[in-house]
Amino acid sequence: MATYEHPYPSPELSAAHPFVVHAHEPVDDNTMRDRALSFHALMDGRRSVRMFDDRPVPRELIETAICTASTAPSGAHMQPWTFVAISAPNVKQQIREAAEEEERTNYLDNRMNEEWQAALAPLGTDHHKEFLEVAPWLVVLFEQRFGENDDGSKKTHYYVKESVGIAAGMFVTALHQMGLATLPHTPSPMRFLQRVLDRPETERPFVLFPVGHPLPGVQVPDLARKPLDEVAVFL
Ligand code: IYR
Repeated sequence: MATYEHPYPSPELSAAHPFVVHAHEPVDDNTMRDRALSFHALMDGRRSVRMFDDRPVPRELIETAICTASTAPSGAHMQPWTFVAISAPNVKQQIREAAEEEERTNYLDNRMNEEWQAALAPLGTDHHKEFLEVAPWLVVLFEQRFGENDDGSKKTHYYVKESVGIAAGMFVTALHQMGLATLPHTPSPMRFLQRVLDRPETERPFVLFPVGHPLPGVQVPDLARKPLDEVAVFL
């Protein structure tokens, strides 16, 4: 067992702030290997889909996925995120209409330059966003640029993009693990979500997740993932 010259927490620190022993069960190497491989196989089966079934998804599952996402590490433990979960058809309809209006400008009036449109060609995305009404849930993740102290003053949040990005990844993972599908959708610009969902000025939409069961037989681009040696360097 490693020994530390400067243990954490120091006696001064633990006198000033509460600490508890981390509940952690040690795992042997073989068990870790089995878990690692099976989790990788599970996650390697995840795909973003663009057609969802209209089969309902119980609200409890969305709540649990949000709770899982909310376990993400965050700068100074500020948890600078708000998840807005929408199942109301009239709100989904408003979001679809506003998103398609922005996307028409992107695709049809060339707000996305040629290079960008060429990069998207193999995915075949376009300005039709029917899934925004068909998917049983839309979950919009907002970043909180600032929080509020008890006295109403502004509370600084740290590493907001990094924190919210990690929470987004954990949300995607949680949904896939329970058997649901999503698509990280970024209607651009997406400021309209703030207006439609009545969120405060201190929040910015980060990503919109339609959530549901994939439409049976849905097709996805035949993509390969980069091999380890293209995404990692070991020193
Ligand atoms: N916001 C557009 C364009 C788009 C951009 C990227 I980068 C994608 O990976 C997919 C789509 C849209 O949602 O269609």
